[in-house]
Amino acid sequence: MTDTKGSGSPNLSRRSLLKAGLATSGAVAAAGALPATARAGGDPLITEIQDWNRYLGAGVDEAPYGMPSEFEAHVVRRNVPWLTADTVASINFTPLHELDGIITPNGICFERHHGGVAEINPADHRLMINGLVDTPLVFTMKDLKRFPRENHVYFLECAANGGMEWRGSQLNGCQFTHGMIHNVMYTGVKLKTLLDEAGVKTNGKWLLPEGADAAHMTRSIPMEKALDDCLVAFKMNGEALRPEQGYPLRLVVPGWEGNMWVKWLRRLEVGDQPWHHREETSKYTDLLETGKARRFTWVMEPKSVITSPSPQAPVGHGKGPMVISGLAWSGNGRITRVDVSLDGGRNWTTARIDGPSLSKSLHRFYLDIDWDGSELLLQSRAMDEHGFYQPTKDELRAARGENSIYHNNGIQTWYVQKDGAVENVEVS
Ligand SMILES: Nc1nc2c(c(=O)[nH]1)N[C@H]1C(S)=C(S)[C@@H](COP(=O)(O)O)O[C@H]1N2
Ligand SMILES: [Mo]
Repeated sequence: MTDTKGSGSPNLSRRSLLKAGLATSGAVAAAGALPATARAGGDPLITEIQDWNRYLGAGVDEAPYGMPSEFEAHVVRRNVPWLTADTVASINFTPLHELDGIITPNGICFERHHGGVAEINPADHRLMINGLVDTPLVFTMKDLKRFPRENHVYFLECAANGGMEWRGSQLNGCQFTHGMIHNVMYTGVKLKTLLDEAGVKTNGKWLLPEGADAAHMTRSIPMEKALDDCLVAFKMNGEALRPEQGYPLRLVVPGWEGNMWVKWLRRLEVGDQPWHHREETSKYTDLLETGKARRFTWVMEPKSVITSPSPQAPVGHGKGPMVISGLAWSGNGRITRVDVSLDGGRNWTTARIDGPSLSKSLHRFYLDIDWDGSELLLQSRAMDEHGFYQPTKDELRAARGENSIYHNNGIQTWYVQKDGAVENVEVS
């Protein structure tokens, strides 16, 4: 595949796979009997009464705020220690390989902070709007909760997601290659509602949101976007924002890179031009081969990854029915199609998108195959409602060189071995 815009129809015949040098059954629909381990009697877990079946369990007051089962203790955020010097200005990653559906549970949303987690009593929190407005305003959290609110599910992806993979495959697991993303339902007030309240002057073309953390994080956002679909959010997945996600208030900038989603939001300044941010000379720009940098690359382009099987989620069974599952997303809008290849991109078949298909939200896809136990080179490729396709890594490098860190939306390859182990590789 060399085109990134709409290719031919998917073709996954056994013959073409054989021709491609990878002998797989090519069965796309799981056929035959589904696995049932204890079909016949004799399994003591069925024939004997177990402890948990015999004794009373814990009562209702032992965990006023519930936690997952102790058997799920491995489902946690992880960081890559060598990536940053300390954990205060650092990043950790969502365990995508353990999740299903489209919503990220609040306790395992990846975190990125430049100055640690600010601890703020909501009673002491204020949001100020100043600059080129008719009436500068200050809101308390109570004030904000009296404006009409909305609920939206959006992904937040750090522009650096996949940044370590620009030059070649490096990190063994989609948690590390793709885990700087989360997808939650936000409850909040439209930014436009608040800006209208203050009255933006006609020369007010840019917005500077500022965080209350020690990093005083600021970003320049064009007024057009601010008035379009941005939210000032106080809830995620129904409950208050987690401290690490900006409690009590964060900016939501749908489809755009994570660094603009200012957490612990305390001020919105309206100006007539973009501010010069210290970071912008070195960070959040895309350095090209020529030495020039791309600035203002805000939209997160279409992207996808197979979350299972993947290096941290090897195939745990023999031949037969296998569920291939993954995530796809685009900052341009909805995902309309995801194709999956079992042979490193030679042949593609269209996967099934399941669950809500929402604009600028993660989409869950599945491909149910009948695995014949041979090696696979798994890839997925997302297309959004505007017809934009995810490029191969080679296409990305051809366009942008190898000096970039940000905005790597290249196609990921997982090498599934006969014993079910999975590795991060590249094919070209
Ligand atoms: N105030 C403040 N806002 C911030 C940051 C920060 O360090 N301070 N980090 C930004 C970056 S780079 C990203 S990717 C997202 C991460 O959001 P999360 O921690 O909810 O995943 O928050 C953004 N907002
Ligand atoms: Mo980021």
